Amino acid sequence: LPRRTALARGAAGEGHEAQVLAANIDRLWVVQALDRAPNLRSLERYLAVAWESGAAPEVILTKSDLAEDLEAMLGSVRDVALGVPIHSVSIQDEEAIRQLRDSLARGETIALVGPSGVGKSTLINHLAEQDLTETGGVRAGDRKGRHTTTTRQLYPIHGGALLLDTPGMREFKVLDLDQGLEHTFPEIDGLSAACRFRDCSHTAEPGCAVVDAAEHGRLDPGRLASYRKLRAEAEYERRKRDPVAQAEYVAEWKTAMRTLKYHPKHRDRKS
Ligand SMILES: Nc1nc2c(ncn2[C@@H]2O[C@H](COP(=O)(O)OP(=O)(O)OP(=O)(O)O)[C@@H](O)[C@H]2O)c(=O)[nH]1
Ligand SMILES: [Zn+2]
Repeated sequence: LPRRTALARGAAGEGHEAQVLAANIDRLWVVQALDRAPNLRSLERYLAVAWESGAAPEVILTKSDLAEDLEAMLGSVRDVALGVPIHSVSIQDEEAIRQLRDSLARGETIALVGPSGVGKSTLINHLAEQDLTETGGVRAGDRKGRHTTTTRQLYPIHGGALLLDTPGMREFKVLDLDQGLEHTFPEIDGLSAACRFRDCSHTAEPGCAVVDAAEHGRLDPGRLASYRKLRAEAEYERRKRDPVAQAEYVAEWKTAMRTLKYHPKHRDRKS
């Protein structure tokens, strides 16, 4: 089977070697818990990497029973997970679990990603209506990662769906972002059509419509900061892999430094 999606994450201690975390994923569940305010910046990172992998992400908000202000939390997530289905569930809420279970289709493979402790294993157990992840007795497959000690486990759910747990995954490393950024920040992508430069990075360019929108309350500055951070990370990773891009970057800096040196404002500086 050709690989449908490639979910890459940085292998700790192995430089920037990409590794395929999961192949043939149909749905990617980005899991966060509502026992505290959701980390929106972390959510955006997961979503960007998910989109980039080719999987269509969904947000699963667990522990809704512990949410202090459920509506406000849902609203804040909706604002950053644009165009992404959002499900809020709790092990106390059988109806929500049932709805999520009903959304599973035969033959589907679903990967769960998210920080440790958000309730991924618990959710899988409740969807399966039995203790799969604790006992391990009903596992369909038990696959060990080839380049890592992280174990990935596939759990069959009645009706024929497979859930893929990814314990030990702390944070996705951004290896490359292109489509992923556009999908995660559609409002920035839309605004950028009006930037003066086609390849505007929305940082310091003149005529940047994105910066203008952020300065005039038409774009959440937190979103722009998050976008820039992810884009810078992706560019850094790309340069590490690509010697030509690396050389171009160094040359750009050298030119910039020379310009600075000869700029009248700096010419007479002693330092
Ligand atoms: N109140 C409440 N607690 C929950 C809920 N779901 C999970 N928990 C608790 O949250 C804790 C962590 O759950 P896990 O399922 O182990 O979390 P995990 O995401 O699988 O964590 P890792 O295996 O470390 O990646 C456990 O003590 C669960 O009982 C929920 O809906 N409500
Ligand atoms: Zn711009």
